[in-house]
Amino acid sequence: MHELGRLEDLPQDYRDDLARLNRVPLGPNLRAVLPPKVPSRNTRPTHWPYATLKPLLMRAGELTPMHKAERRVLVLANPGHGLENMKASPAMYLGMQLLLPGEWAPAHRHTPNAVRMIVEGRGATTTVNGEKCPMERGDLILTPTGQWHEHEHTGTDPVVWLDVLDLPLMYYAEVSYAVEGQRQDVGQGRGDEVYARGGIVPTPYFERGRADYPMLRYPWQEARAALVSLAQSQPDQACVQVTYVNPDTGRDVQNNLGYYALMLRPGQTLRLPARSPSQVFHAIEGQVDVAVTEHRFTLAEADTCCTPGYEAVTLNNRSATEPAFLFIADESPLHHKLGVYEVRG
Ligand code: 1HN
Repeated sequence: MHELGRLEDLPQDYRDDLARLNRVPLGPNLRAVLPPKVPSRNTRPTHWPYATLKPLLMRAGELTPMHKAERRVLVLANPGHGLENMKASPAMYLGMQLLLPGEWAPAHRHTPNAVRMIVEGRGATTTVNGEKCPMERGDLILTPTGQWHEHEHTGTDPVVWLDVLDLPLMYYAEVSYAVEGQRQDVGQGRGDEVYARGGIVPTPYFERGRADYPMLRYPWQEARAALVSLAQSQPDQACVQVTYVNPDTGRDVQNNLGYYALMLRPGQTLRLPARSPSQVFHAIEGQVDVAVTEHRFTLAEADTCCTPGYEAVTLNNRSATEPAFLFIADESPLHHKLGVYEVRG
């Protein structure tokens, strides 16, 4: 590619005129916004060990009462995007949230989509649009765009979960806002009860239409059982992975971010091809080495890391005897909508 002119090459009076009139010459900026063959990425491979996060989070529990925070969260920020921008990747926000026994995080709703992946503790619930969801380790709970949600803890030990939101994307698009609400009335039944068996869904005879988000809680014991049975049924299959989907449509559970659970067989090394979306890996069970570009992380249980798009990622289960289980979040649904999803091998 030939060298383009630089801004400094232009006479100062001409540059001053342009700036005064809100005009910019494209040439000097063209390569920056359209680099050759591979996009420029600010997303730096970053590891957030739980061992260094837990003490800080518990300290936040002492320092910050709920009424001062609304949500008590330490954000997992990617230094490549600037810590204060609170991004793990261009479209993903990650935070670790602590709820102490007796606490209540009041109801609100907002345009960004959220999910919670429960990391530890029992006895907390999230109520989403009137559906009260128990929070158990490894469960995935959705808070889709616009739905009321509040968290409550009636148990005895601290509860911690990982929040994943498409907040950076919504904020970038200038569509991010929240509305505060009242304590919700809890309705009957739960999506994870009526959609409890794969391939079998309720018949909507008398309902006005299907709900956009029929299932809000995806219990870990179901996802884990699905992975174990997939691994047993397909012993030659390298990638033992399931996608969290809307059981009525079979499509991704949310509009912009995709969610998955992956099992690595004992001792397995799995090379994931380079694809356009950034990814987040969170260890639910076991210890997993993650290699991307020149970076190497060992994910211990409850650790989280992120990887930029367009790079292959190699995962290795450190145990020779036990399977390992990862929760993965990525930007695939967004890339498909944008028409830019790519697998490069
Ligand atoms: C939010 O509503 C929650 O409801 C957690 O628990 C984290 C981060 C940014 C914006 C909204 C919650 C959030 C959030």
